Amino acid sequence: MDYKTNKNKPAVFSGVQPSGVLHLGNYLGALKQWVEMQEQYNCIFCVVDYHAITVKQEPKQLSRRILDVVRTYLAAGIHPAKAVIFQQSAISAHTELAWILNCAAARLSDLNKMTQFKDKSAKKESVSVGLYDYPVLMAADILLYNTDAVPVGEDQVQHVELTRTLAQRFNRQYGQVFKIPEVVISEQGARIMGLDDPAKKMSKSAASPANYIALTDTPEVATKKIRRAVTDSGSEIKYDLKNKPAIANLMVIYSLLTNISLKEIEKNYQGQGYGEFKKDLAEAVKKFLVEFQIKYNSFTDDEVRQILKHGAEKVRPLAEETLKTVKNKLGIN
Ligand code: ATP
Ligand code: LTN
Repeated sequence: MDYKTNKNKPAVFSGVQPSGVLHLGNYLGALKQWVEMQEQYNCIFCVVDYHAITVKQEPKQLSRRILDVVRTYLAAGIHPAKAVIFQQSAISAHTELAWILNCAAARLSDLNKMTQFKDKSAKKESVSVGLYDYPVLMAADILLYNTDAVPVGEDQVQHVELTRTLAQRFNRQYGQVFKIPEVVISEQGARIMGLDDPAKKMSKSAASPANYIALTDTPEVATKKIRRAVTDSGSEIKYDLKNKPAIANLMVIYSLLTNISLKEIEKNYQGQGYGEFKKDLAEAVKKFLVEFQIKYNSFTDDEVRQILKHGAEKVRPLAEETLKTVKNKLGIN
């Protein structure tokens, strides 16, 4: 069933790792959609700290970043009265279900196909088993809450497809338990590319900060990054993904921040060069960052902890119910 035609308010689940500074790609690819969805759906947004520890984290920094991801959600416009926000590690059913799925549904042949693991493990001397198993924990996150829809950036589509496969395989073997979730990706912002290289996605784990605009960058720093962002040959402002990937990427960012369509942007900048367009883009980014950061800095750690506590209390019974059903099916009760 299409999640939009589900008669009951459909359930939406997504998450972000507290593993680094969040950037415009995270906002435009994921958070912006979440904010729109919270009005119509039962939304649950998680801070996936157990995913973050699949690579080494400095403990003090991790504690800080968990709170900062929540502040990012709030500043983006997620409202705790409309959507539930919680921390993954607070609900032990996530890791329990992940273990069960490891045994009862996931196969090495599934995980061997995951491109993110290949990318993230390439050229690393030491790679944790957790990094390999990461998509199974993500499947557990989603399946615990009878999720209809999972709004994510394009890089996560393969993981949601795996979630569907695991759910179907479990249901076939043990009887109907899991709902089969659908992936939702933003029409335009699903893959924001790096400012320093339009062939690679904007990523917080990029080698250089020139790759991304962090949501916590000062407007001055962001303006500098935009000024230095790579452009294509020629000088025309034209949306041509194949021949002008760098300008196309900047146009998408501008369009999503201002609600001006790509066609209109092309029209508005006819006869003007990259410099003029970059100046306006920097203005739009500045406006966004200033508003975002005022909100981001307005929440205290205590407020954030309260939100996480209430969130966990709300989702715990749902997660425990699903886990109980699963255990019963397996004969573990
Ligand atoms: P990164 O590669 O930056 O370390 P990630 O994808 O590994 O990020 P998260 O930070 O947890 O991990 O991603 C949060 C959300 O942001 C996900 O839905 C992801 O698909 C989305 N996202 C990440 N980068 C981009 C991008 N460049 N464009 C659009 N969406 C993105
Ligand atoms: N793997 C995701 C984060 C994530 C997630 C989830 C997203 C963990 N569990 C469940 C959606 C639903 C990423 O963005 N890197």
